[in-house]
Amino acid sequence: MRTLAIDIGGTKIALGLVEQGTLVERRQIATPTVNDVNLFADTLLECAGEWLSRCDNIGVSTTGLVTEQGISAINPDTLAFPAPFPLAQALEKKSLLPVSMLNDAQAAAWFEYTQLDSQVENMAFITVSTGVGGGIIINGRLHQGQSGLAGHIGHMSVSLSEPKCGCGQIGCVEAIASGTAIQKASNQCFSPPISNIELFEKADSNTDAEAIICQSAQAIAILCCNLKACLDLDVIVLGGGIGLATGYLTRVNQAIKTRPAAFQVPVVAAKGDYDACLLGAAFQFRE
Ligand code: BMX
Ligand code: ZN
Repeated sequence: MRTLAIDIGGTKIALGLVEQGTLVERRQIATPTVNDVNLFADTLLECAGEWLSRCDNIGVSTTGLVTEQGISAINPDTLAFPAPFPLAQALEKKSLLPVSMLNDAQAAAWFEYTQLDSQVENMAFITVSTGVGGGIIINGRLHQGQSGLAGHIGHMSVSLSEPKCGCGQIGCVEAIASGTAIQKASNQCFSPPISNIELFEKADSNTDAEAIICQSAQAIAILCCNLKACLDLDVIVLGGGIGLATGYLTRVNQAIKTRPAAFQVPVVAAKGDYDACLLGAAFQFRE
C-alpha cells in the first residue's frame, strides 16, 4: 500500500510518499495563506505531482481542530483557517482517493504510541513548534473527545495574568512556550532580530538567549507535570522543531526533576523525529 502523507503546520507543509509504513520520499513547502479550499487542495496535489498516480490513499495531519465539517483554528495566530475548512472533502473530490484526516499532534501521538514499549498504556505526544500541540492515548486508545478537542494541551493555562493567547485565553502554555512565543521574546531582546535557530546557537554563551529558551522549557515541564497529575501518564513523547532542538529536551527533564516525585514523568524524543506528524498522517491507514 502506498499513501500520500500530508502534514499541514502553521509554518510549513511536509508531503511524503509512504510505502508499507516507510517514508521513501519527502518534500516541503512554506504554508500558504488559507483562503479558498479548492485552491489550497490544488496546491497540495500539485506538490504531490507524480506521486499521486502511485498512491492508494491520502492521509492528512493538520494543525487545527478537525471535525467532519472541516478544519477550524483554535488559535488563528497559528494558522487562520476560514471555519470550517472542508479540505478532506476537496482532496477526495479532486484526487478520487480515500482521504483520512486527524489533528497533527493526535496523528503523531498514535504513531509514536505504537513505537513504544508494549507495556505503555497511557501516554501523550507534545509538539513544540509554531504552536504547542498534543495528542493523548488512554488505555491504548487515541482520546479525541466528542468535539475532537482532546489533546489541545497548548491551551491549558499555566499563568493567571499573562500573556494573552490567540485562542482568547490568558496564560496558555502555547503563548509562553511555542516557537512563535520564543520568536516574540527574542525580537524584544535582540536587534537586529535573530532566528530561533540562531537563538539556540547563542544560548551557550548568552544568558538572555538561555533565559528565553528556559522559560519555554519550564512551561512545557509544568504542562508535563499537570498531565501526570491529571492522567498518570507512563511517558510523554516530545517532538516539533523547538521540542527536538539541541538541549531542549534536557532542559525540560531538568525542570521536571525539580518538582515533587509524584508529578514527575519521563519525557523522551519522538522516534519519528521531525516527521512524527507526517508519519502519523500516513499511519491512519495502517489499522
Ligand atoms: C495550535 C492549534 C493545534 C495544533 C498546534 C500545533 C490551530 C490552527 N492549531 O495549538 O490544533 O495542534 O497549534 O500546531 O489552532 P503547529 O502548527 O505548531 O504544528
Ligand atoms: Zn490558548
